[in-house]
Amino acid sequence: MSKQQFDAIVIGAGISGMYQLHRLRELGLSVRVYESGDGVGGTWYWNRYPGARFDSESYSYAYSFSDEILKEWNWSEHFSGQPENERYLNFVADKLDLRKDIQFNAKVTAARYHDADNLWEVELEDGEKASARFLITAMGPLSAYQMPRIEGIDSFQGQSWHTARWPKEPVDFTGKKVGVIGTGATGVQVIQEVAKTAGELTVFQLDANWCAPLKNSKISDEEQEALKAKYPEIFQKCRDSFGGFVHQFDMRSVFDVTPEERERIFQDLYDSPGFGIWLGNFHDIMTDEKANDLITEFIARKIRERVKDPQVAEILIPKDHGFGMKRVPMETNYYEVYNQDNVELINLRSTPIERITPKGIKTTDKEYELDIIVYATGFDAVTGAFKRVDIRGKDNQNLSEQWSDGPHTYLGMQVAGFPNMFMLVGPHNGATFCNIPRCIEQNVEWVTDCIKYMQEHGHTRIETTPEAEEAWTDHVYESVEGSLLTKADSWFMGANTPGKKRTFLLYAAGGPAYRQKCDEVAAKNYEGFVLQ
Ligand code: NA7
Repeated sequence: MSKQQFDAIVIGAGISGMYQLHRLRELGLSVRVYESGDGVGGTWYWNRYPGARFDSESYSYAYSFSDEILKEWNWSEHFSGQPENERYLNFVADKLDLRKDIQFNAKVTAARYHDADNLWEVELEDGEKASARFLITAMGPLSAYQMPRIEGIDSFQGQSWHTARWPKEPVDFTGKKVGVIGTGATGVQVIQEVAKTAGELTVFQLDANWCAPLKNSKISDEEQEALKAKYPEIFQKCRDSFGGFVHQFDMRSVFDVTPEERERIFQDLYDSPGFGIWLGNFHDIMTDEKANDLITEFIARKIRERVKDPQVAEILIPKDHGFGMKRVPMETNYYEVYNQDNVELINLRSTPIERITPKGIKTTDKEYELDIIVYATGFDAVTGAFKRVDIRGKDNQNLSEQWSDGPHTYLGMQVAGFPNMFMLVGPHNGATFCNIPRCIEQNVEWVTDCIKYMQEHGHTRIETTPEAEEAWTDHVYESVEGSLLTKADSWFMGANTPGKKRTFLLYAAGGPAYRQKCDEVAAKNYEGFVLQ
């Protein structure tokens, strides 16, 4: 097979890969994007399960770099659903004429750096090869989906899908017996949607999550105009906030206000749209267990008020972690679903699944006969996508093997021994604990500026030093010390993936601190990197 050569190869045509392509083309580079799906959109291409939608305010999630796109695109809801999100990303792809440089149905299986000619060689599943000076991974932190390890999973004779591999054809649940395994952010969205039409819905819950109301609504024409006029303000607010959202932590302590005042503030946040109850709350709910107990107790009370059967309510109240220590699933009438006659909740902590059978799911208690099984069982997060490609740097070293005790990176963007490879939304990157597109833009613009700097200075090779990598890795762990994020067994910690080292995978010193550090590195002529 003939081998093509480009200036840059990007893996993935999701939000980050699309923007990176656009930016590198502006620099005059020849770019090829390889995308395993047959369309653009990444997360919003694959996760087409019923109920999939933003938990970020739509207008805070969109690309901010193009006034034209901002002006032309109208979001119909405050928290837009998957079909519209996918349409938006296709609109952007058309607008920027991106498709001509994207090869679809092209799964990258290996990438190897050749020291002698300073090139990356990429191999696709069908054997096709290409090479480039720069390799940029834009594979997404939540793309390596995970099926549960349950005996008999292939024996089921009904229909079954993981939520991240949902079919394009609509699935009709009317009158069907449906089982959902998993109650994370995805499971919650699916359950509340499927419960509307399923004949019988059985939810198989391992551990409960703390969910909070999304409070979605349509965007009226007047709101649309007002939002568009406010775009600069909205994006500035996101830039200034810890997580890239329109929500910003309240820097007072929960103990600075009276119990009555606190109750009123919690209630207001609970009644307001989006992540405010989590990321707009008193900052110490994320660092002080006693402060966290107060919001946890408040949310537990809400669950008890909303779920009629007290025994069911108790199963839905997490016992193993406090509110906000894991990603908070956002919901719309999720708890009320359990008041419906067609819905049953199974507590897998008391009656575990023994096996999947040809007819359904068998727990230690009984066999549940099902027509459809939905696996909302999550992802091998952040580093998982890197395991699924055989990435080899200098001296043939394998990236995933190097990360077996947790990722080591510089700025979450480069790894020593892997010259000219940049990671967008990589492990220990500020974009991982963020309203992702906001931080993707920062990542892409930083990488683009770095490559531009190399062009201008006649450099063809950039590699971080082991010292810079070690210092950054230490900083990542130090900056999460004292945060309650490390206490729960979540995908943030890799704890949801059997056999994975339990270590913090994100960067949690916040967006502004991350951006400042990246800017400082660039201003000091890419301190911590060796340029040749
Ligand atoms: P999550 O948040 O990892 O949730 C996965 C769910 O699946 C969670 O409830 C798990 O229970 C459950 N699970 C996983 N394995 C099993 C087995 N073997 N048996 C039963 N239940 C299981 O993934 P999501 O897709 O919901 O969300 C990922 C992110 O996507 C989310 O945070 C957003 O940022 C978007 P457990 O919690 O382990 O008890």
